[in-house]
Amino acid sequence: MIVVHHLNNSRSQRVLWLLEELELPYEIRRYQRQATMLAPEALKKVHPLGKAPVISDGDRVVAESGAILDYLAGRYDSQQRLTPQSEEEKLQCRYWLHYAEGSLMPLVVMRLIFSRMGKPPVPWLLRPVGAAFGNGVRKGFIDKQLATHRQFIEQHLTRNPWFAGQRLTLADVQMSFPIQGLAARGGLDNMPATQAWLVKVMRRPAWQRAIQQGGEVDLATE
Ligand SMILES: N[C@@H](CCC(=O)N[C@@H](CS)C(=O)NCC(=O)O)C(=O)O
Repeated sequence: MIVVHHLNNSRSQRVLWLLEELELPYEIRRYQRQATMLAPEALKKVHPLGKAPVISDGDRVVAESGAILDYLAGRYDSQQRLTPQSEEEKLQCRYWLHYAEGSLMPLVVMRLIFSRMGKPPVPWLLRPVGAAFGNGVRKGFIDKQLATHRQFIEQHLTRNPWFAGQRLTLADVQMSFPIQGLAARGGLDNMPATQAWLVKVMRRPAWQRAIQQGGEVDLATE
């Protein structure tokens, strides 16, 4: 039996989405973020890094979103529902699978961290300096980088209905979390194709079942 060690409001939601798309049986073990937003220590008993997502399948433990999606599709997508078919689709799918966590998420997380530099746990005396520093880095560096990424994603989705091309694949599952992050932090106002993609994703019955199982994902921070 596949067990999803599920941290609320986290990347683990996209693993539930894939499992629902593939209509696979699975069990959820729930972990609640602490006040610090970190995962509880108990998750380190599953995998030394104590991050979500992580799954177990019999004696096997698989961590890291992209690796989990790849593992699940490789082992269980016997009908090739979300597995890319053509060489071009495979290449695109692999690209977005890595891009999501390798290039985009670091910026999304950096933006979050720098936007919190004027807030607890930063000592209150340092908060005005922290806020000024955080805003400076955000505006001067991170937002400019993110603007380039936003434009890149938007152009891609203007030309392609799904990230790997003509059909839903693992690439869409993997990209769902950073796109939700962009939507929550800064919005998708100038990204109509990306907005349409997100609406299309959220209307899928499998997405809605995953939300029922794992809970809403709310990435708004400020
Ligand atoms: N690149 C990793 C990132 C894992 C990660 O940072 N997960 C977050 C949840 S979205 C987490 O576990 N945060 C809690 C913590 O760091 O303690 C992946 O995609 O699996």
